[in-house]
Amino acid sequence: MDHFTDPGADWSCDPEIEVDKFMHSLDVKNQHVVVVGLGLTGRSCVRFLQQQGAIVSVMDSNPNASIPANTRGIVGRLDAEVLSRANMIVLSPGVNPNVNEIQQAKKCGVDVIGDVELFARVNTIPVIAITGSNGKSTVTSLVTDMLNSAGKNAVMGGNIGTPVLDLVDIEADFLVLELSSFQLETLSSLAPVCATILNISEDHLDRHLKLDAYVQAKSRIYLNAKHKIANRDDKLTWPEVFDEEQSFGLSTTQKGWQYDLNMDAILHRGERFIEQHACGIKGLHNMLNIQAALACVEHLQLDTAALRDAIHAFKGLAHRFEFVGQPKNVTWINDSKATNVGATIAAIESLVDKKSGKLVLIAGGDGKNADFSELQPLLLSAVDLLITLGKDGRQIAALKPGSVEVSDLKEAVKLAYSLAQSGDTVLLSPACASIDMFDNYQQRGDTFKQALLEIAS
Ligand code: UMA
Ligand code: ADP
Repeated sequence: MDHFTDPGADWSCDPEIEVDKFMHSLDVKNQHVVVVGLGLTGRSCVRFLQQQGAIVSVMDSNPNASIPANTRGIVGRLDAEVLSRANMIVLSPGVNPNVNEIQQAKKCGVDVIGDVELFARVNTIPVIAITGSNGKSTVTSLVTDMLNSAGKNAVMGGNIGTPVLDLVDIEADFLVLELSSFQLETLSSLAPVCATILNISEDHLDRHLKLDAYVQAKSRIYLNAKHKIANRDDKLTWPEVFDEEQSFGLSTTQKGWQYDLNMDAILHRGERFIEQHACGIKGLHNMLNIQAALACVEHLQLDTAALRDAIHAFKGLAHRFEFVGQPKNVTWINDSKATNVGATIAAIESLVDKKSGKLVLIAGGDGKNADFSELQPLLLSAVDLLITLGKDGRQIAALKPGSVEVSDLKEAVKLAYSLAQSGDTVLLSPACASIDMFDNYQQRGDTFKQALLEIAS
């Protein structure tokens, strides 16, 4: 560790944390609250609201959704009349607030919020809030590990998996929340000690329709935030008042965090903090993720050696640029979580300088109305064989002559296995959601790994 300059002593510190400055009181006792959507979020909302003494009913557009015990509800449709008579509607993130039934209720004066807004109105634990088009789960996990490594009790939740209302009564020094644009769209009251937008690239345009609306939803994370951490090189992540001291990026700075390509190290205010070889995760995009995580905890007076230990120990999450194996000296990478164009670009760019042989890319799925044309330069310059599948695979195939379209992932793996030679790399990085062919990205990644195991054994 002694070869690092330790900027810890220079970090500006402001340990006093004003979580409840913006806290609303929540009085839903005997109020009629309709919870829309009966997935993970909806069920956590029902549990929480019933504990608070609300009269809860539920709705779900899926006719097969099962209504929780002791709860009234409607399945198979949303009922505008019932919604318009409610005192409050709590929408699950997957439910679009712009649908007619919800808009009608809003016009009648009903408070329409999401689970994170409900949580924000009662929460008393300091929150670090993380959003962005890509890297949210990686940074959320790393920040949590860093805090725990430095002796704090940190718990993560939100879009990463645990609904925030399940965290209301837990014991913790910090909550690290991954927030999606869907969750941020209905949020006003969260007052995080630190908030960050990691990056913005097109995503979820099937829901937000325009990039502007998507960016506006993401920017809500900065409302009431004490420290606003932005990507210096991506203006769409900037808060209204941009502060270079609270920024990260690849461009040179003497103020914030930086990854220096020549030194192959992360610097803080121009001083070396950690070298890439000491980091558990690799690649340019992960150098940005580590900086963002460091910036998020910078104001908390933590032991810098403990932070470096956590960065060293963090090996990344499954399905994110995950090394699968090297049968016949071909490197196989599972990047199933690359559900948008930005993530696939990051994966290919991470391989461009490193790979010695050819690159076989498997892509395609549900493109969520994305414009794939941004992929084309890399498809033409860095990808040697493109194999596509899924609902929007053909749109991607059209960007590169000689691409091969297959009907499922097993066929894609078989084809890649038969064509790849020693020194080549096979990358599953779909640039699309998985829901046209799989339950979720995990199932897609597991299918990829299993198919390889079957062929290679
Ligand atoms: N439903 C309706 N009407 C609709 C849409 C959905 O009734 O118009 C119903 C469905 O029939 C289903 C329920 O809503 O019964 C599903 O609700 P949901 O889609 O909000 O999903 P949850 O199970 O509550 O999970 C949500 C997040 N899902 C989405 O945002 C789509 C989970 O993120 C998150 O982990 C969980 O809350 C806990 O916070 C998943 C995700 O895919 C991983 N997120 C997107 C992403 O990362 O790209 C944003
Ligand atoms: P999210 O939670 O935002 O979906 P993840 O950490 O799960 O982010 O990573 C999702 C995908 O994005 C993976 O393919 C991963 O390799 C890629 N990725 C991670 N961080 C970045 C980044 N900073 N920029 C671009 N792509 C990234």
